Amino acid sequence: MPSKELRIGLVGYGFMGRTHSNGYKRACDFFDLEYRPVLKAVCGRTEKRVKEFAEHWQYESWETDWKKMIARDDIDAIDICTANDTHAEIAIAAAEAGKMVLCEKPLARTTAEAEPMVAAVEKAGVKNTVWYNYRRLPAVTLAKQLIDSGKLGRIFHYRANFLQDWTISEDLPQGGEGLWRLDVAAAGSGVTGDLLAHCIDTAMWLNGGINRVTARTETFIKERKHNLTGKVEKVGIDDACLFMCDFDNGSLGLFESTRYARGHKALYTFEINGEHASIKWDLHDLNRLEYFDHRDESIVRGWRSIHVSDGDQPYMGNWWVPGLCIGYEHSFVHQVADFLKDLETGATTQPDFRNALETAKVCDAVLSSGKDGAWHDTGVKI
Ligand code: SOE
Repeated sequence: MPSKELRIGLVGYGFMGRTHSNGYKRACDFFDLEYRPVLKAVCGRTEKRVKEFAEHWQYESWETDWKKMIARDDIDAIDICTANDTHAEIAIAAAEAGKMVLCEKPLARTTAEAEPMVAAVEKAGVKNTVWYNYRRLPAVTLAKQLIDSGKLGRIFHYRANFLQDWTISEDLPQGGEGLWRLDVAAAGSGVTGDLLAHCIDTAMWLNGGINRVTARTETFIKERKHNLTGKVEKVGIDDACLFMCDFDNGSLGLFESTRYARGHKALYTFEINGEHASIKWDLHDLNRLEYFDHRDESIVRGWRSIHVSDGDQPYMGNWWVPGLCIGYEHSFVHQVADFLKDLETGATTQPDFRNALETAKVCDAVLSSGKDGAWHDTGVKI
């Protein structure tokens, strides 16, 4: 039974506000934890809607000004689920007020914007993390365990895609609620910060630092109506991005992301090829890890489709019985559970702001290369 409280103040109540709230509500039902999240307050600008959200998700109270929420002494941790352009200001203020900070990805729009955030949490000595949730899907964590155990041997290739198709219509406006992801001022970038950031975070976690990149970015629809100004304005985001890279371990990386792959809604896949073995994973079949081991006896050698649902596979001992699977939302439950366990033991929850800064550096280098076509050093240190 949890004996201590972690009092949460959530800023923003869109799609991510729901995934995080669900994570807070479920974690202690399934994981043995000392800390229990308490949904103290949610903050949003539209009073009627924030109140409805608070009632629906059973937050004890609501605010319309995040500064007021940060100033409250009945809140321990600020969770930032707002558009990317607001992450830095809120995170820095929260850290300065001595609050723990959980920030939705990407950490910020650019490395320059993310650096003071890292400095602020480190100066204040407050616990912090960034919600790169896919790390915590059992099959992805299993991939990490297999790689770390040396099963793949030397790694030669890392390949990842994140494909969507929701912005193909030229009638779709940019800016404002739900559509801030198309507005460069709010988002910082398009698929690079929104989707490739996930791929880069997973890749560097599994395969180490990315030291240089060369990229091709494209904006297919150059102008869209802007919801905030009412005018047709230039689109500043990358609709698609392809990049090649070198990892510190000598392996080669190939990444692609687009919102123009008709038929694909959220196809995040990766494949890793090592000397002895290879791994493949696909978000649409998230409980499976495909594994090929060249050391198997030749007559039965082939791709194994591992259904990651057994109690001794990552996180699964906390869920159902072998063979029964879990979903996307569980990655957030696991992130909450890990955060609370680390709070108990004093461990750092990864990715913390400093680690997420490395992903921001790769994104910056990719976007710079998308402009000039050259190879760019990332400056990543992992
Ligand atoms: C965009 O459609 C989006 O919701 C991203 O913002 C999320 O980070 C990603 O996990 C799914 O796609």
